[in-house]
Amino acid sequence: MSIPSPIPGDKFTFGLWTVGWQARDTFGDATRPHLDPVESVHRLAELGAYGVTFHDDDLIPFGAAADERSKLIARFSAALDATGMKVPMMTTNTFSHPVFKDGAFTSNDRDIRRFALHKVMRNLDLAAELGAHTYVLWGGREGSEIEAAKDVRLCLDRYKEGLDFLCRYVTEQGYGIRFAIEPKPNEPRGDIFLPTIGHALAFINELEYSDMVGLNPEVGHEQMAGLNFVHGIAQALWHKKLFHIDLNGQRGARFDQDLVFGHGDLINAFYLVDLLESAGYDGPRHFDYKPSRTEDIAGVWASAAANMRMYVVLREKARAFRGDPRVQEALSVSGVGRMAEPTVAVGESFAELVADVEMNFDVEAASRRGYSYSQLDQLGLEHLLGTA
Ligand SMILES: [Mn+2]
Repeated sequence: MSIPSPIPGDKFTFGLWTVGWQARDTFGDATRPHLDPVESVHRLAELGAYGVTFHDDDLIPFGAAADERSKLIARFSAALDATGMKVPMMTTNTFSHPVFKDGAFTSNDRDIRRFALHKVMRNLDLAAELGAHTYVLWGGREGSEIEAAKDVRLCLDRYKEGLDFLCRYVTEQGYGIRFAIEPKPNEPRGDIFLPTIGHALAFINELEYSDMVGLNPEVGHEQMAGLNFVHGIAQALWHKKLFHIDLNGQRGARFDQDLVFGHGDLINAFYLVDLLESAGYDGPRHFDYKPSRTEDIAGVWASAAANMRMYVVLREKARAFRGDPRVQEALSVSGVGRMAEPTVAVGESFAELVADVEMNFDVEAASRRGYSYSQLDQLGLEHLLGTA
């Protein structure tokens, strides 16, 4: 199987904080030097990426003076112009600075909540200037370690108030920007509000501008909660709320590993790419991973390339899987496509359904049928392994 090289048309994007991560962790100091965002733009463009994304603080140090801010933005914009790289998504860092240790939109301190809104508004102006269409909200510090520390119902009131306020701001400014909430169950807080795709979907329904707010689900975050990411994405698509996606790798319910895409649960990654491609998802394929702490700078670029190659490999494998007549036959035997048929016929009455079931349904025969899912699974795995 020949694997094409990544091209901008594949819409692969990377956070500046991913390749730029200096590998400082809870137990150890940085193992890599600071990486200039301008260099990241050039290197990622050379590797075939479509664009980059960033938190305000990834480009502009917290508290930078206005003239320094302008200089950094101009330099960065020049790199975008030189390479043709896009910025389809931006986000705010409301978690690193000590002021946010108890949260941003849900800090118990009202002045801090107001400061958080101000920080987001300021960066929304830049997002509009750079042509971003999606604005991600990852509330990593919105949560607690102690139940009594937070009135969760009031916190959700303030969370909603913050989003309603920002949606109104974007609307009044005429920015073509939509928000995407990124759920995560824990880390850095012991428990984070809106911990899963499902919690976030329910919350979005309560917002004033709910059509402007969707999701940015991350592979590892759902898997940290022991959930099936493919099912979560399918539901987000069903609700028309998949505004953006964070691809990476995770091995089970443990700390947030941010591995290269596919380097965790490979089977789930295969079916994820199969789903995104077959559903016609046309947004960026955004990688939110961390190059391993043991990599040097050459390893950083190798791991960035690995993310894109994994996606392309899985896309080619998924196409071959769908195009295989044996797979089509197995899907038919398993009855997968028959789910498209409504359970109740058009215009069928309650009495007609009752009469039909009582007269025609053989419960014993129906109980004996097999679904042949093992054969289907084996075909998928053989395609993945290249032995089909
Ligand atoms: Mn993560």
